[in-house]
Amino acid sequence: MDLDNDVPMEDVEEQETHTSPTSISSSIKPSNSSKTITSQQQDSATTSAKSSSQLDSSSIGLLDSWIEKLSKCEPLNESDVKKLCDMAIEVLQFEENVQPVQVPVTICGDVHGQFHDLMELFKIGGPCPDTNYLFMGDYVDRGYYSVETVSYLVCMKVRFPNRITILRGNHESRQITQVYGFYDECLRKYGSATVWKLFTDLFDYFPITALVDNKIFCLHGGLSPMIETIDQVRELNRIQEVPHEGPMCDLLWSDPDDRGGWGISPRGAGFTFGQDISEQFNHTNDLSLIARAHQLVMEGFSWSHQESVVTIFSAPNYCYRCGNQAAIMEVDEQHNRQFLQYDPSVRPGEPTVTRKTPDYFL
Ligand SMILES: [Mn+2]
Repeated sequence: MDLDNDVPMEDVEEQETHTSPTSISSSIKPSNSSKTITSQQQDSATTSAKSSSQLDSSSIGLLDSWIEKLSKCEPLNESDVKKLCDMAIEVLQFEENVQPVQVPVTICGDVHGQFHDLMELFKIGGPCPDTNYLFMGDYVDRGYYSVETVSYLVCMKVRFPNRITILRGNHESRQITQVYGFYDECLRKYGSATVWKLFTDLFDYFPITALVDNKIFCLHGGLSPMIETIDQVRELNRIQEVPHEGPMCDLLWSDPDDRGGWGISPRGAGFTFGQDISEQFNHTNDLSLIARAHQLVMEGFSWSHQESVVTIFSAPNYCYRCGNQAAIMEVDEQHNRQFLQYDPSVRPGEPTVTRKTPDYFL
C-alpha cells in the first residue's frame, strides 16, 4: 500500500471500519490452523521450555548482531528472519493466553511500523532490558517500516524474554496485513511473500492478553460478551489466525464506549462496551484497570469509564499526518502510574505533513 494513495486522514478510522475480517475474502488460510496446544500440554511443556530457553552464546551473538543491524533501520535478510521466527516460536509457544507480567513495567500501545518513533519510545522510556516493556499489539501496517519494527521487537523478545512482552493486535493477522501495508512492504523489500508468511505464521503464537501483578488486564482491543472471567481467556485456543468473530476476535477488536452495555461496533468486528461492562469485569476479576490500545487518541492516552479503562497509543503523528502525541504508561512497584508523552522524531527526507487537527478530534 502506498500511503500517498491512502485515504485522507479523516477517513482512517472509517476505512478501518470497513475492513473488518469478515469483509475481506479469506483467500489465505492459516497454515497451522490445525495446530492446537492444550493447556495440559502447555503446562508440561513449560518445564522443558525453561531449560531450553537459555540462550547459548552463539545465539546471543547472533541476536545482538541482528539488533545492531535493525537499530540502523536495516532489515534482516530472509534466512535470518527464518532463524529469528523459529527461535521466537520456541519462546512464544510456551507463553500463556493471559501472560503474567511483574511490576515495574512500561505499557505501550500501537506502533504501526513507525520505526524511528519506536526508537524514540525506548529513549523516552529507557532502554530494554533495563526497563521492562509490555507492548499491546499493532506493530505492523500503516507506517513505512513494519518489517524493521516487528523484526526489532521480536529480536528483543527472544533476546530478553522476561523483560519484554509482545501481545497480538488485530493487525497481526494475515488478512489485515494484506490490506494495510505489511504484505506489500515485504514484497517490496524482499521480492517475495516469504517474510510476510514467516511473520504472520509467528503472529499466531503471540499471547492475546497480559495480567500485570494480577491487577491490570492488558489487551489490544477490549472486552467480549462471551468472556466474563480471565480464566475463560485462559481456555481459548489462540494458536490460529484471528477469527472473524467470537471471544478471541473481540479481545483484539472491541472498543469502550460512552453508551452502556454492549453495542454493535462500527468497525464490523468486536463490540463496543460501556462503563457498566467494564466495572462488572473489573469487579468479577478483582482488577484495578483495563489497559488497551487500538484507538488513536490525540494526547497518546485517554481514560474511559471513570478510570476503569485506559487507552494508550504509541504512534506519534500517526500515519505521518494525524498530529497526535504518543504516550506510554509506567507502572512502578507501588502500582503508581505515570504517563510519558512524546512527539514524532524528525527525520530528513520523510513526510512531515501535519494537518490541522479536525474539530471532531477535540
Ligand atoms: Mn488495532
